[in-house]
Amino acid sequence: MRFDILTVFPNLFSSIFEESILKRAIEMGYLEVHIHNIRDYATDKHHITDDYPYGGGGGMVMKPEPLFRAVEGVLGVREGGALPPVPIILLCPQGRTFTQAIAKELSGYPRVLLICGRYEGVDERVRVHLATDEISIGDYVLSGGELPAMVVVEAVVRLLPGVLGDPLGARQDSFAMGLLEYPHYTRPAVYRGYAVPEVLLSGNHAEIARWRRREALRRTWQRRPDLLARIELSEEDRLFLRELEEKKAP
Ligand code: 9D3
Repeated sequence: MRFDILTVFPNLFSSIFEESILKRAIEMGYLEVHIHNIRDYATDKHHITDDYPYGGGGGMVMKPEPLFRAVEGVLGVREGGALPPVPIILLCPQGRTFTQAIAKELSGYPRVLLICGRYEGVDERVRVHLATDEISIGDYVLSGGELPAMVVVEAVVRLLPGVLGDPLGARQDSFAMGLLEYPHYTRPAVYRGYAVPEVLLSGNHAEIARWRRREALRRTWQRRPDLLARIELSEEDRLFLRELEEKKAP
């Protein structure tokens, strides 16, 4: 899969792609990431990418020409030419909120282009006539779309078959399962007097699986009850949740 990322701060991306899972994915040939400086596509002497808003008011707006030219240049079409069926995603606060489902959707494309917004925003014509989608990563204010672009790439790349060493992709992940994860423990069995739950030391794998399922349900019920409405529950799951509701469960 190939990502093209358009940004006015290309240097922000160096560490993330030279480290960690993304570096491995690139080395193994699953992933290509090309970072493009929007300034390189500005035609004026000073390579200006922003300008004052029509109608006045504070802040700056990203100019349309460098962005249209950058997208066309990267996708290899002449100016004003028809664009190929590559998702052109504008990262902006007004976009649909990024989810695991959107990550999965994007992982089905061979190529995705990401535009990182900056300043107060981008000229509306970019949104309407260039972008095919708009994504936000959540309801908090950042300074631009660069960190969100990294979030999107990481979430998508983990789903590519082979990247995590799992040929079927990251199937066991909690958001993929729809529940929060059960508690994890490692050695020592007692730390500062705090003991690991007995069942995990028992070697009884059926009991351990049952305990983990219940703890995942308990945690989801406590912290993210909204998730419970969206998943398939067994009769045993429902019984346990009913016990939680009635405060009978241990
Ligand atoms: C303080 C400026 N805000 C006025 C109400 C609007 C605003 C414009 C541009 C807020 C943030 C930004 C820059 N942010 C992004 O481009 C961005 C973003 C975000 O801020 N939060 C979550 N996801 C994203 S994706 C892109």
